[in-house]
Amino acid sequence: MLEKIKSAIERIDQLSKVKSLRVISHFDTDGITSAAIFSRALHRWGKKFSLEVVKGLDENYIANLSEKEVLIFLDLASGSLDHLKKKNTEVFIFDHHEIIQEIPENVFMVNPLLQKGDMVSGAGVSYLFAKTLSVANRDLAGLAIIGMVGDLLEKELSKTYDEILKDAECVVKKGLLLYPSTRPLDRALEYSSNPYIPGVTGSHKGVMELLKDANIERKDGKFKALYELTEEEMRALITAIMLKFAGEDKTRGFIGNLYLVKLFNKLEDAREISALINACSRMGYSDIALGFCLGNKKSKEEAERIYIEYKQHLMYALKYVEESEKILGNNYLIINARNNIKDTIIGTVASIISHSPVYSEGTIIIALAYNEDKIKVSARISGREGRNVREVLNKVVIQLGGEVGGHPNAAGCLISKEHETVFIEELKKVLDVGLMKVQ
Ligand SMILES: [Mn+2]
Repeated sequence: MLEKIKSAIERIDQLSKVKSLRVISHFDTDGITSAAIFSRALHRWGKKFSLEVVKGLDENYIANLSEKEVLIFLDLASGSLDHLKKKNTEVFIFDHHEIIQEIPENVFMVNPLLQKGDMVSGAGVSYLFAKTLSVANRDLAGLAIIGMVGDLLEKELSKTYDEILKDAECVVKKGLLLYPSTRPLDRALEYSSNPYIPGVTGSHKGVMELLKDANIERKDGKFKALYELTEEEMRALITAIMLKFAGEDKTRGFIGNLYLVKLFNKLEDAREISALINACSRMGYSDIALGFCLGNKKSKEEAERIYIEYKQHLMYALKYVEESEKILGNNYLIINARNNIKDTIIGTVASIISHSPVYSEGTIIIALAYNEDKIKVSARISGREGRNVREVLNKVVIQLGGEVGGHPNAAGCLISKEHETVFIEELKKVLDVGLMKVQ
């Protein structure tokens, strides 16, 4: 892949002398960190460019892009080759998503799936580009780690990441996947939504009891941060938390590596920063998320404020779910939040619940929230195995009208508010029938 990157650099260098560069990146954490790395590298290289962050690409958007510019896509576009083929300009793609169409002549593709290189995220590809340009760009490695964590690629790290971790001077520590691991433990536990710990998340009293069970005490009036715990303390804490989930597969997704990176001269938990960037972008502030990654002081303040607000929304929503009446079937859970949870976070809420070991593997989680005259429906599956939730939604929506989007394990749709009762009744039927069949 490095050879391919080297020739990309040469071609971009030549083209930039006659055309301006337009960089387009994806709006999730990996895309935003890709954009930050790439744009900083271009800037240091002395290149002029414009930058845009988008939710996704469609035919119309691509058709409207100016052909006077060289188009550079980060963390997306591998699936839009047929549309890009029609553009009468040079296109560069630095991505890691699946390539499903033939690569057109005007497209220069850098993608670990194509070059059979190590698997790296979009930010990883951007970082390799930056570092190939100049070793002075090594200071951007921390952003590449945040992008990697954002795309959940940290479970099986490729060799390339050994190098990026070294460049980032990243501290890797095995432990409980609770973030931020850099803040005092009592605060981190109280605000932990992923994992969501029943009786502990959102409850100061619950946190104190848990820490007492784990035999972890204050030192100089303050609790240690998670990353500072000794092995023994870490084990005791994990045991105490696992006891909160009695009767379930207790280790599912709970233990792993903590990644601590230096950002703006402060040691930060990559998961926390990834969540912050994601929150800003989801709330509609991709520009602030990008400014944050680039170290802009004002963006940093605003990003932190947006993140706190987002966490409060989320915390309130999770508490609401815990305390409100739910429709609990044999292998499913339906939450009708109506106006109590914002439609923009109902999907995240469903995801968090599906990751919580409170519900057994294969449980279908379906959450509904009002969106003006419509209802947003999000479906998730707990654990890795289970029914295709997109099909489940489809069976109901086909009768009522609407379109289901997503994947077999995470899907969603919009339905009309007048169908609320019918939808839930029909949904229950489909879910109950599925149970009788051998899956
Ligand atoms: Mn990505």
